[in-house]
Amino acid sequence: MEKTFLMIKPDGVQRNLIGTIVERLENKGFKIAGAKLMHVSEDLAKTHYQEHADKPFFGELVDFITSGPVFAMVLEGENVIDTARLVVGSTNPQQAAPGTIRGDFGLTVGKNIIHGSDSKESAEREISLFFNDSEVLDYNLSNTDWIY
Ligand code: DAT
Ligand code: MG
Repeated sequence: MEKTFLMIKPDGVQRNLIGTIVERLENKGFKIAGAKLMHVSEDLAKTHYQEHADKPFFGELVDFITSGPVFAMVLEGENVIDTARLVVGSTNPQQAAPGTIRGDFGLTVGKNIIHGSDSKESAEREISLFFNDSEVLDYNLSNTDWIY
């Protein structure tokens, strides 16, 4: 089974959306392999978003993601990287489809509620940046046969 990294950003945490968002992800059928509330350090923020280091919004992005606790998750499922991105929705919440997390809860690109890895490489990289091996659990959910 594939794994991906999702992170409810400081705006989602401050707006009390952790429960609502986790409920959507669980309802979809994804398995939570790891989860924690944490502060993102400036170093971690810069490493995580290194692909955007040259963009004009990089400073704002680092300031924003370090501005309060985030809720970091490792999700597991069939094709979960692409499927979770569909549940998350387009980068700009004003263009994200209704029914997606960004489409339903956000209005600006700088405060778009949640992050999701965009490829196998970024998922592996981001999981190992945010989680120790011991924090990513290997266990069976009894409902698996009713989802796949
Ligand atoms: P995504 O988070 O959908 O993978 P991305 O990787 O292109 O999007 O950008 C990372 C984050 O940077 C995004 O979630 C919000 C912020 N961002 C992207 N484009 C932006 C812009 N034009 N202005 C301000 N922030 C932006
Ligand atoms: Mg991205």
